Amino acid sequence: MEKDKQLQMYYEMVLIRRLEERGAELYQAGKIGGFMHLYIGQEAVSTGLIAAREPRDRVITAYRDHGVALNCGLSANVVMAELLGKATGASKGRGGSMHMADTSKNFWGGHAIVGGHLPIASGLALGDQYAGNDNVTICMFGDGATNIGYFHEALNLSKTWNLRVLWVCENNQYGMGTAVDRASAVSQIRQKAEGYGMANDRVDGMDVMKVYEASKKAIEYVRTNSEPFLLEIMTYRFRGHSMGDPERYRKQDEVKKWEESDPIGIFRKNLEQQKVSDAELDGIDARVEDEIVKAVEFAEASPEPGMYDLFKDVYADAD
Ligand SMILES: Cc1ncc(C[n+]2csc(CCOP(=O)(O)OP(=O)(O)O)c2C)c(N)n1
Ligand SMILES: [Mg+2]
Repeated sequence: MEKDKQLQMYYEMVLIRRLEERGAELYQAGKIGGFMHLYIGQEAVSTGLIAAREPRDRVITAYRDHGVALNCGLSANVVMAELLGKATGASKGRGGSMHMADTSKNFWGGHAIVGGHLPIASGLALGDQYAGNDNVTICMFGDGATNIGYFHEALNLSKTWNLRVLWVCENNQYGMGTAVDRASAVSQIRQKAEGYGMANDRVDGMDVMKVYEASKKAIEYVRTNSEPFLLEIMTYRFRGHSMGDPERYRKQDEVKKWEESDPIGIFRKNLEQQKVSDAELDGIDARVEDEIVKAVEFAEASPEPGMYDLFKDVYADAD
C-alpha cells in the first residue's frame, strides 16, 4: 500500500482515539447526555475495513459508531457537535452518540437496537440489486448481535436472494458483561455463517493492515460473486461497555494484556519499520490534537436544536 494511504489510516485511528478521550471527559462533565459507547481499542477494525471500500459501498453499524462515522469521512466537528446534541451535529443534534449518520457519505448510521439494523442492510442491498448496480453493503455488528433473531433472518435472506452484503462481526468478546462463550452456542462466530452456506473468514482486529487485506478480499468476493460473506474480526474494547460500566465481569489483568496489543501502537511500530520517521508521525498526532480542540470549540459554540425541529424528519415526506 502507498505510504500516503497508510498515513491516512494512522491519522484516522489517532483521530478516533483522541476524539473519544475528549468525549469521555465531556460526558463526565455532564455536557453529553444519553448513552455513549466508546470504540477505544477497536480502531483498527473500522479503519482497515472502511479503507478497503469504494465510496459507493454502503456502511451501516450499531451504536458504537463514532469511529465508523469518522472513517466514513464525517468531520470531527460534526461528530463532536452531535455528541453535545447541537444543531450543527451529524444528525442535527437529535440523534446523539448512538445515531450518527450521513447518507451523502454512504454512512447509514448508527443504530441502537441490537441486531435491528441487519435487516436494514439486507434491504439496502436488495435496493442495489433492483437498481442493477454492484455496490456492496458493509454491515458491522457485535458478537452479541449474532444471538438475536434478526441476525439469522437477515443472513438467511441475503444468501437466498444473492444480496451483496459483507457481514462484519466485531468480536470484542463481550456483549455488555456477558462473555461470548456464555451466550453463544459456538465460540467462533464465523461458524454461524456455515449454517447458511455462506463463505466466511476470521482475522486479527488489532492489526489494521491485516484487517485491510481481509476486508479487501471479502469485498471483492461479494462484488464479483454477487453473494454475501461473513468476516469475523477479533478485537477488544479497552473501556467499559458504555460510560458508567463498573466492569465487574472481567479482570484487570485481562484488560492489561490486551492493552499491550494497542492497535495504534502496533501500526506505529509497523510504520517505523518502514522507515516513516517519528517526526512525521508526531506531526500527525499534533494535527489531530489541534483538530480536536477546534471540534470542541465548534461544538460548544453551536446552537441547540430549535424546539419545533423536534417533530421534523420523524416521517419521510411522500412524493
Ligand atoms: C434488542 C436489544 N436488546 C438489548 C439491548 C441492550 N444492549 C445494548 S448493547 C448490548 C450488548 C450487545 O453486545 P455486542 O453486540 O457484542 O456489541 P458490543 O457492545 O460489544 O459492541 C445489549 C444487550 C438493546 N440495545 N437492544
Ligand atoms: Mg461485543
